[in-house]
Amino acid sequence: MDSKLENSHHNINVNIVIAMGFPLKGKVIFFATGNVNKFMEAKAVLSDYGIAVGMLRLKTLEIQSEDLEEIAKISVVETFRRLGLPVIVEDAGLFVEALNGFPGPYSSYVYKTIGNAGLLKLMENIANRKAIFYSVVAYLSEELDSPVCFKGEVKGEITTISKGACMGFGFDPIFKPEDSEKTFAEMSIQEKNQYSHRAKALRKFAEWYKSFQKQ
Ligand code: ITT
Repeated sequence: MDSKLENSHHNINVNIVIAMGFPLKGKVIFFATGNVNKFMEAKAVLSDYGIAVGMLRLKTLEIQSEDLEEIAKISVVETFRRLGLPVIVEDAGLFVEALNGFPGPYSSYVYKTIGNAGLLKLMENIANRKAIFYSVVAYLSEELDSPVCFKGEVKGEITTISKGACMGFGFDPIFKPEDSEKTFAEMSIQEKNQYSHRAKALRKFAEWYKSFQKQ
């Protein structure tokens, strides 16, 4: 990317910070994603730790890989190279046991193509409904030589019908975590964050970040 474009990105970021009313003193980290729901969940978790986060609405580079950590790491390195700001990239996937882990790292493509209805159809006659959501949070800033990664997971099951379509996003209406009667799409952000893969990974990040800042 040429330096003009890099500078224009930088200006956009500063404007975002001002528009969101963050105090410009103190540290703000950025969550790079094209998915505002992911950002809202992250913001809720990080605010519990007093960590200010701004959304960078951009589609991060996603390499073709079967490893979420590799995808998140390469993506955060590329995003940091472009922006030069402390940045988080998160990559998640839904792994269905009876489908040998499908859609896993291809979750985004599968959601866009066959969607929840397609996945339910694929599982129509399958009794084993077990599934796991994995999340990898990768963070990089100028204080680090290489990205740090934090993982979270939640076990649950794929429901037989879609429930709660007006809340949440993605596979939320067809995923019910263990120990819950509700799908993710029937939960508020706060409730989902008590169970979710993303919230678990972000809490690990927040604990690390807090102790790293004290050093
Ligand atoms: P990015 O711009 O951050 O990449 P994305 O929505 O593409 O946003 P991922 O690549 O991490 O996010 O997610 C892969 C797919 O899995 C995507 O279709 C999501 O809708 C779905 N997904 C991820 N986390 C989810 C969650 O908490 N609940 C439901 N679906 C989820």
